[in-house]
Amino acid sequence: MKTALITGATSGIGRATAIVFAQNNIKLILCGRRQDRLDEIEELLSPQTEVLTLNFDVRDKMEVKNILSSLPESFSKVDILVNNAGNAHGLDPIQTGSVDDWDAMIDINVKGLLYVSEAIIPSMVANNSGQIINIGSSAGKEVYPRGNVYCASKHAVLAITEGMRLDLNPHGIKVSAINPGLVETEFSEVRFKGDPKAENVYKGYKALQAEDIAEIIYFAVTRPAHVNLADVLVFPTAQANSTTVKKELIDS
Ligand code: NDP
Ligand code: 8X3
Repeated sequence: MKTALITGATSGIGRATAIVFAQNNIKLILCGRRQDRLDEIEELLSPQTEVLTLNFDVRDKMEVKNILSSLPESFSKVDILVNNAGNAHGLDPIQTGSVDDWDAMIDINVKGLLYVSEAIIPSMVANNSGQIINIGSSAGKEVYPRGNVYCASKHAVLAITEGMRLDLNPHGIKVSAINPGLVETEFSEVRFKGDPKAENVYKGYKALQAEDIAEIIYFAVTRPAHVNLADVLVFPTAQANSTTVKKELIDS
């Protein structure tokens, strides 16, 4: 029975991945900051698999280290790490962007991913096995207007993924980047800080659903030992790139 650690499991892609993994008998370490959500998913999935929930902010270097270095024995060998926690904060031109938003995106999407990886990779190296799935974005492959720092953070995720794949190659550790386009989750609520314009992001076309990405992640972790999905770019059919989305006109 494999053990997976999923960051950002309280919502969206991370939560959907936890559900698919549980259905397929993968033991789960589920991380996030919202305790009520962690309790809810633990109650939901515990009948199917063993679940350990961990409440921490990926930005807190010491907390990440302390919590992940003292995993209970039965969860201490992490076979699959899904670095998913992250968000966009704001959608502003660089000249009027918020430094706090920039800090949040770099600290969570980039540094948080590194802190969690730093805690988990040594045991994978010692075992000469493991799989790391980093959730990048189409924003890691192209830059769109007002995407500036979010795009930079996801370009960094892609570079880190490629660096991990090179450095961990001698140890037989698989490293993948799964890079979605528009996925209908709480992502836009967070980006627009609760502003109702978040609701328009997924209107007029069928966006990807969190479950679509979860299925791709599950596919990646169930390939034979010699197969690694190194880099996957996935759009909804209505989306051609970050700025081209075929939308139907909607009556307001
Ligand atoms: P959600 O907002 O639904 O989920 C984000 C998750 O990240 C939550 O579980 C949240 O948990 C967690 N998280 C955020 N900040 C922190 C933090 N500081 N410490 C710990 N956990 C944190 O969005 P998605 O599911 O859409 O996003 C998941 C990933 O997918 C992100 O990396 C995002 O950039 C990426 N992505 C999303 C796309 C989209 O269109 N939705 C497209 C491409 C990539 P909590 O608040 O409980 O801590
Ligand atoms: C999320 C998709 O287009 O908002 O990474 O950047 S997008």
